[in-house]
Amino acid sequence: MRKITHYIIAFTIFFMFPALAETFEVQMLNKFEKERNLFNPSIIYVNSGDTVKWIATDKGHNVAFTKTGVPDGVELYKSKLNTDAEYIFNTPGIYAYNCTPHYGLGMIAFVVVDNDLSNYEQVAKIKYPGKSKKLAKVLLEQIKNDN
Ligand SMILES: [Cu+2]
Repeated sequence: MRKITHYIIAFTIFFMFPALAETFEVQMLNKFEKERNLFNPSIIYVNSGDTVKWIATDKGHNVAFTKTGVPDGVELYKSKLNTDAEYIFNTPGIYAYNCTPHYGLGMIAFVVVDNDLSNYEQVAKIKYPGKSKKLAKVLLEQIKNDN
């Protein structure tokens, strides 16, 4: 009887704390090596339930999910300028996001949840402005090659 009780307690604890959920950090930066206005890293792979925390290492940046750049049914998240932000990714797929003031200057990045590339074509079809266009191509190619 005691063994069964222990089993039930262990089982309950396991499901009370989704200890496998991880937090990933992305820096929002004015400059890194030769790049200006960037998210570092620019691609991260997470599992559903994981959190991404964006650190406002430099000021003047934010996080804005790109229209049509997220899985179906996901609302567009947008953070305030100059502040750390965090978001829990619960829906599998690719998430394209940008920094509102620097979108045309190439400040874009991607989160891939559960290695699900089912919305890849939709994300590739976005009209990325200015310098984001070239970077989007490079990053999306990398996502394809990584999976
Ligand atoms: Cu920015």
